[in-house]
Amino acid sequence: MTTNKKVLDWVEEMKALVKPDKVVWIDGSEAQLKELRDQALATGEMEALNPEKLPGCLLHRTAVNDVARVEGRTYICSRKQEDAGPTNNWEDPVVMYDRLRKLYDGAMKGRTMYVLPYCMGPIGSPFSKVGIELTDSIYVVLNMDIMTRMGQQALDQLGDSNDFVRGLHSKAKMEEENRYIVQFPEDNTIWSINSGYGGNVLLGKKCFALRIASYQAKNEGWMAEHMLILGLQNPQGEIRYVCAAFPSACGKTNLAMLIPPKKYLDAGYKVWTVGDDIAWLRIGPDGRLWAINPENGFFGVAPGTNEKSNPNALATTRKNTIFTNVVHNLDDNTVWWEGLDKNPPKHAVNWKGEPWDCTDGSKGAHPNSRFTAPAVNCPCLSPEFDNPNGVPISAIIFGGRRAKTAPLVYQSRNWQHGVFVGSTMASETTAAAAGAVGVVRRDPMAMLPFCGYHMGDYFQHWLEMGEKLGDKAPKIFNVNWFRTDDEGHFIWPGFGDNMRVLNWIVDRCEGKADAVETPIGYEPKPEDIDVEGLDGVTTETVRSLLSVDKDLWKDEVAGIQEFYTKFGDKLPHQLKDELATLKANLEK
Ligand code: OXD
Ligand code: MN
Repeated sequence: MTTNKKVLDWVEEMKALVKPDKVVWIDGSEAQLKELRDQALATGEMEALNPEKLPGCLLHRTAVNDVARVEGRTYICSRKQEDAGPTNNWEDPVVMYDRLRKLYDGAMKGRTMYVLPYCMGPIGSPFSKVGIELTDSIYVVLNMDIMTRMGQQALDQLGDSNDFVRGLHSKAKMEEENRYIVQFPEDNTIWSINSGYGGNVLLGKKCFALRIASYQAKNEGWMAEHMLILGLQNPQGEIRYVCAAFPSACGKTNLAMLIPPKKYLDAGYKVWTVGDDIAWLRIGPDGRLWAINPENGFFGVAPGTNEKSNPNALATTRKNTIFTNVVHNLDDNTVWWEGLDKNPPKHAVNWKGEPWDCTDGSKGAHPNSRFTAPAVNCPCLSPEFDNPNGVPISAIIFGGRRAKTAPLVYQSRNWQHGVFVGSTMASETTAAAAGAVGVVRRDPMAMLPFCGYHMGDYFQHWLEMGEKLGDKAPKIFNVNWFRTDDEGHFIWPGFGDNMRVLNWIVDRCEGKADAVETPIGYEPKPEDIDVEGLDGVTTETVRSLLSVDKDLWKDEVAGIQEFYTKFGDKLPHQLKDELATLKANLEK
């Protein structure tokens, strides 16, 4: 399939290490994929679902101890510890390679090693990059087929170049105590072992498109970010694109696939999805910031996805989708999860593979159960999805889950202040997760688990990108859909109505909306957020959602100060200045 000597030599070297019985190169052809699906069905690794209701869909269950990303076992092994920074696990690459080589030695004996070339980003795009993943898992091959542009096309894109990410994955013995997800950024290398869970083993996603790519982006002058990309079309047919970074469980997929409220639909508004998780951004020939989604599918959390929260996501999963760790409804051979509807199946198997009928109060689907669905299925997929030049970005939105502190929306005063806002992003834990409620976890730019180098250098890179972009830089905003009243109920309706806030954001970018200055940045006038047609939400409600409680913000300043000490000398002085300005503004 290729004459690229670097590729062939590396595959041989890895083969000698893991010692598979057989090596199969993945060309991406339908005939080969069918053969792999049939094999996975024969061994029980996958189950075929109802061909009428869910054509082409498959069900898979992971091991019960292997259901999520494992941040504690994820490493950035740069040569110098300082380059990985205080927010990443680190080990000397010599020590780590040595430790892992022992685990990989003979790990594929009796198995097939699949050589899986893939391209992140549209084929032929100047943004795109190629990776090759060696894996002993058919589940990985079938998922990567959905999530990336896979097979011969990726090798053709690579040609003779040595610029490819070398990924090695083995399920090995699935030992939890020997599970490792290791990035070697200086070697363009990812080694993942003893896991079969998507986020740990679909190496194109978090490992490459965020951890390795963020490192490459810093060196090459672009950005790899944990952001959705959407296009907002107005009745005149003009489309403005925005990126948004939220920590997990804050609704990125829902916002990316938003359906505007009826009045807006009737007026001719529409939202187009470009991506729901990752954005690669470059400065274009016109000096503006342009973005592509490097992925080709959606690896979304199933629970909570329903006809109200995200009808477009649900529609996306109705064919050619892989479901992982959801409930298997045996009555009609379909799938179910908590929050899909109010009719849990009577005759079913839970995510652990046990008979389940919901009467014992246990959850049928794992809270992190997933769908892997092709982007082409998405009813609101942007016509620009495959555009090799990407889409021009007007606004960058940060956000988190804050019960009281952050207002519904505010705009940063400028790019530097926007970087400060992103670097101080935080979310409060909810009752849905174990541990104390309302604890603030800082997650700068939603990149805490995904930045492949020192976060202080990452902030510096953001500042430098802003200098290059100058007055063409996107405007930076912060949103918070999650303010609660005294009884703990959400005040803002969220979901499709978030469109009302997006409209103000886009109007600000176009110079069409006013703002008022507050100690934390620019806010809308309450009457500039349209509330027509909202039940129980008035302009007065919006006024309260925009209030800035100075005492809470003084506590926030103290929290940021403490968080910033982590970064030592690497914290850019501009961010210290912004913190001092915020402090002074709150004293006024
Ligand atoms: C995540 C994901 O964990 O997108 O952020 O899966
Ligand atoms: Mn994510």
